[in-house]
Amino acid sequence: MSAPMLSRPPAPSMPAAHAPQWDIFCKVIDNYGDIGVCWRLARQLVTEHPLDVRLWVDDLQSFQPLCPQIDPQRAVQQIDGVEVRHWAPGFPELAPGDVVIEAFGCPLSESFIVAMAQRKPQPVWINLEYLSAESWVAGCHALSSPHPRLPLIKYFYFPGFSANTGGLLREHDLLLRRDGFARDDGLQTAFWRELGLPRPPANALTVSLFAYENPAISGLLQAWQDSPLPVSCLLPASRALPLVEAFCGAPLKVGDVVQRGALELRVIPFVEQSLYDTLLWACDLNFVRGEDSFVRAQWAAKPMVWHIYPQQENAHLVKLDAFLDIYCDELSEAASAAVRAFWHAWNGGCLEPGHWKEFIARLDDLNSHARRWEKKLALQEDLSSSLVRFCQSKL
Ligand code: TRH
Repeated sequence: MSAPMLSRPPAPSMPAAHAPQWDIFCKVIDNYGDIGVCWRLARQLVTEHPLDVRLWVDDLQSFQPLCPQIDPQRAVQQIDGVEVRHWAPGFPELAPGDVVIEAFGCPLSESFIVAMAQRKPQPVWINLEYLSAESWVAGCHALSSPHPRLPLIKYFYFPGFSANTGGLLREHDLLLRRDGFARDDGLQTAFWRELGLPRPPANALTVSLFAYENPAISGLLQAWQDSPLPVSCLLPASRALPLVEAFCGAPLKVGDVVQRGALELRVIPFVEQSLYDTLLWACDLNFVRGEDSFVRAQWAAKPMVWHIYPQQENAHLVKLDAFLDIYCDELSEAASAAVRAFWHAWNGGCLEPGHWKEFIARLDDLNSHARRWEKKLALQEDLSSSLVRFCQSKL
């Protein structure tokens, strides 16, 4: 078996004959988070449960970077055991499955909802919500809402960090594969080769940087340039690239390497989703954003910095603090202060050199904390298992 294969999840088994059929509907709003979560969930449902899953995606083009096997021109395709269907306006007259998931409240067509109401038995209808650490989530998780006209009930399913939520997506072998990677020098070498990069020097701090357009990027890169410690920054091609170009004073493309003082910056391709986990495992510190990469960084059990998805009227800052409250709860006062100050500055778009100094001074604490945090989260049932159990109880 070639080494890079070992960093990917195993191939799915075929769903059993007459396996329950699930429909997952995904509307790509922007970025990769909506499809990132849906694709991960769909694959896990067929691999681990096993179910017959149709994943309806309105924008196959946005799906392709995460899953290069996708052919954006094909209306129906089978990938990793999941039937991927283009969710186009001329929606085909297909019978709804046993479970229908609308991801992040994406509206289903009226005709499909009527078909759901007419189906015997009626499907379990789930709205899979966005992740938040806010305390109200546990009280709203799994609440039902009857359709105003039709005899149908919709359930609100909330991922989350506490016992009374739906939990987080976590493949059953994820942590074993992560630990296997950490132990296996051959796998690590194969990973860097697959990325087309030399291994970062052993004395360098290796960082992945996935963020939105963030004016704090220049302050961060400046701090790394002036750092007493070499910093090897891996920058996946993303919306943050123009700001990095402004710092470097030159256009950048995938494959470019820029050296500025202690900072070595490498622009890397946007890798397929399963390889992104390996990137997180291979780094000492991960800057992540949105929802899915944020969760994966927690499973990577490495120190992390979260760029939360910005919302109107700074609504996202409440979510940021809700997470910081639970994440920092068991950190020392000094480490907690450093994390809070750094994350606030990063999300506020203005980073001073002192923020980085304080943060990096706590790296050992943050490392052990990341492992403790991941172990605590892993005690929770994973989201796909809890969702399957929930839906079975309603069927
Ligand atoms: O792309 P995002 O910013 O998505 C966001 C959030 O989900 C947000 O909550 C939502 O409202 C908004 O989209 C519409 O960040 P996120 O959630 O981390 O998704 C990125 C996905 O891309 C994730 O599945 C990891 C994957 N990824 C790769 O597969 N390869 C890569 O190289 C990188 C950098 C990411």
